[in-house]
Amino acid sequence: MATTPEPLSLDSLISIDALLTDEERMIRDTVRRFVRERYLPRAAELFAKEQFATDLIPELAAMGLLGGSLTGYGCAGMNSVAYGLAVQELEYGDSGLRSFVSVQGSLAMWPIWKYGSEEQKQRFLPKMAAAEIIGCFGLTEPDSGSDPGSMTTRARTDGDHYVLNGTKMWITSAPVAHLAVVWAKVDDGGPESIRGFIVERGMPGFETPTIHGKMSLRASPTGEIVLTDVRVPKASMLPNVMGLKGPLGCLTQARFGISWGALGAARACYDAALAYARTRVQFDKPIASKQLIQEQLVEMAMEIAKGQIMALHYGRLKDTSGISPIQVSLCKKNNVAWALKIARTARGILGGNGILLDYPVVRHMLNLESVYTYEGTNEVHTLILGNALTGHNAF
Ligand code: TGC
Ligand code: FAD
Repeated sequence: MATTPEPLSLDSLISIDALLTDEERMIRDTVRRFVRERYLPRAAELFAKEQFATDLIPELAAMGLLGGSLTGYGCAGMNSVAYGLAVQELEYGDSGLRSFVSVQGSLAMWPIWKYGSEEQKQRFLPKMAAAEIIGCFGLTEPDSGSDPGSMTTRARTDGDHYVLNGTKMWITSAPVAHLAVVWAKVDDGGPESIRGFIVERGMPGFETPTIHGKMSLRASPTGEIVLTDVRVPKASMLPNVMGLKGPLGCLTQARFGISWGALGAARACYDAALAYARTRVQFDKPIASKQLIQEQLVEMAMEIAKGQIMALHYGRLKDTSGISPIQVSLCKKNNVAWALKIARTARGILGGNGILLDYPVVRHMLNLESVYTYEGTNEVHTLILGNALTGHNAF
């Protein structure tokens, strides 16, 4: 009987290796090995039990992944492509694993690195890179999601302190964090009065109740941040930014990482669907030999290839001339929306088995529902792009 030839891999189809430096390939391969050996064997159980792999945090730090694209202060100083490849490999494991790294680096460390005083940088960044301090980012509130300018969290001046009151909702890593970068309006000001504060665990009135019962990102700890008359020294305010552009600048960094990360989840779903289709026999033949299944696999591979090429293009631009928030929106929207469609298609190819946690597909599919919503919903990015392309604000 003739043997079936080995399938062409996605890496060969895209030939991305030819466009990477030795160091970029080395970083990707190191993280790939870590995820496959250390994370994937536990991924389903962590998801089922709603547990975060806290024990792996030191290994993430040892690979230089916490604040990996920042320079100085003990950070690895990777270029944007190396960082993108790394988070893509993490999300091949689970979006929750990538979320942890995104939040630590782009949303907790980056604002300190970019907007902080030298004293704040020296005090926090080396320990955050080494995972001795875990951070989270509090922007969203129960009544203020896509429109963060409507936040009601307030910072009232009181001598050499601010007194913070408010509630932040859906905060990744809040339950395990040692500090939170919290965005609040100073006194009763408008959107331009928004400032960032470093709030540390142990400050009286700071609580982070866990949100349980999520059917998505179950392996990522999500909580609220409840601030009740929390007295924060004035020296804990980020001195070098004011207004909504502060938190939005952080989001641009995190969204860039997500546009790479989502491709990792899509690749995991593609790999699982392909392997399943090649071995699952119906009507006397592997379903991979059926035209309708091939059409689905081809569309999945095609969209992953396009997304990968776009991520690489914007990654290279980010390191040379820079990229705009609009370009980041394009990449986040496209790659996450396609990753979700790819996960749903893969789920179908696996038939009934597609709903079991024994396979990675339904876990990724459920996770991607959050990725589609956080860091700017799919609709928010559509409207950002629509505004840029037409000149009409449709928010
Ligand atoms: P708008 O008037 O457009 O802008 C206000 C100021 O901000 C500037 N700006 C940006 N700066 C940097 N990066 C960006 N992406 C920026 N977008 C806007 C803008 O130039 C302006 O500056 P200036 O100097 O003129 O004051 O503000 P708007 O109130 O109309 O809102 C715009 C809108 C809707 C696009 C924005 O608010 C938005 O992006 N909403 C979505 C909210 C969001 O993405 N939240 C995410 C929360 S964090 C999260 O989800 C973490 S999940 C992490 C994980 O687990 O991985
Ligand atoms: P809403 O803003 O209420 O939107 C509801 C629906 O209305 C969406 O479909 C939206 O696209 C649509 N919509 C809104 N405005 C418009 C409009 N003008 N035109 C058309 N449609 C519109 N936030 C943080 O600050 N830090 C975190 O670490 C963090 N982690 C998260 C982790 C998870 C697992 C999740 C699910 C969320 C997290 N978020 C975090 C919050 C996330 O950023 C918000 O959920 C997101 O910004 C959307 O806000 P919302 O849920 O309030 O939805």
